[in-house]
Amino acid sequence: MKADKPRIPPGQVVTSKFPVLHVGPIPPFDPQRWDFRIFGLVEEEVVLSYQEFMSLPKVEIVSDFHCVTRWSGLGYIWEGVSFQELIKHIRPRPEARYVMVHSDGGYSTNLPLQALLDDDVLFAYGHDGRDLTPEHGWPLRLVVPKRYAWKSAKWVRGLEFMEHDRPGYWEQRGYHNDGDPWKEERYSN
Ligand SMILES: Nc1nc2c(c(=O)[nH]1)N[C@H]1C(S)=C(S)[C@@H](COP(=O)(O)O)O[C@H]1N2
Ligand SMILES: [Mo]
Repeated sequence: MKADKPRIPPGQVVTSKFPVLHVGPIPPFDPQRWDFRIFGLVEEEVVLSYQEFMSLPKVEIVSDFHCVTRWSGLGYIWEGVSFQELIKHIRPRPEARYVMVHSDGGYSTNLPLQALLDDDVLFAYGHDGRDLTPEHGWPLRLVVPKRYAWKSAKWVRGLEFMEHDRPGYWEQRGYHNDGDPWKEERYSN
C-alpha cells in the first residue's frame, strides 16, 4: 500500500505567519492606469482594465505556500480569478507552450502553460477573507501552489505567451527553472 504524501515538502519549516519577501519597492497602484495585458503568441492581444478584471467570476482556493528560503505557510485562503477562468478570454496560438509572467516594477517569472492550467492556480486579490495588502501583492498576485513561491509573482500586470521557454528574474539568477518543492528544485547548477 502506498503511504499518504506528507504535507510538508523536504527541507521546509512551517511558519504560522505570512512573511513578506520581495526585491525592490512596492509599486504604486492607480486603478485608472492599471491594466492587465495578455500578449505574445495569442491570436488577439487582450488588455483588461482594473474594473474588467475585478468583474470576472471569483473563486476561493486554499493552498500551502512554500518559499525556497525554507519557510512554508499552510492553508492560506486565497480569493481571486482562477487561471482556468482567465484563459477563457485568451486564445493562445497553437505553438504557445510557455508563459512569462510580468510584474509591475520589472519582476518576472516563467512557467509552462500546462502548469498554469492546473485547477489550483489563481490571480489573487484577497487573502484570509480580506483584501491582499500591498506588501503581499495587492492589487493582484499570481498563486502557483505546486511551485516554490518565487513563481507566485506579486503585482502582476501581464502574461506573455511564448513558443520557447525563457528564464524570469530569479531563474536568470540561479534559481531552478521548474521549482517543484517536492523534488527540492531550489537552485540550478
Ligand atoms: N513582483 C514580485 N513578486 C514576487 C517576489 C518579488 O520579489 N517580486 N518574490 C517572490 C518570492 S521569492 C516569494 S517567497 C513570494 C513571497 O510572497 P509574500 O511576500 O506574499 O509572502 O513572492 C514572490 N513574488
Ligand atoms: Mo521566496
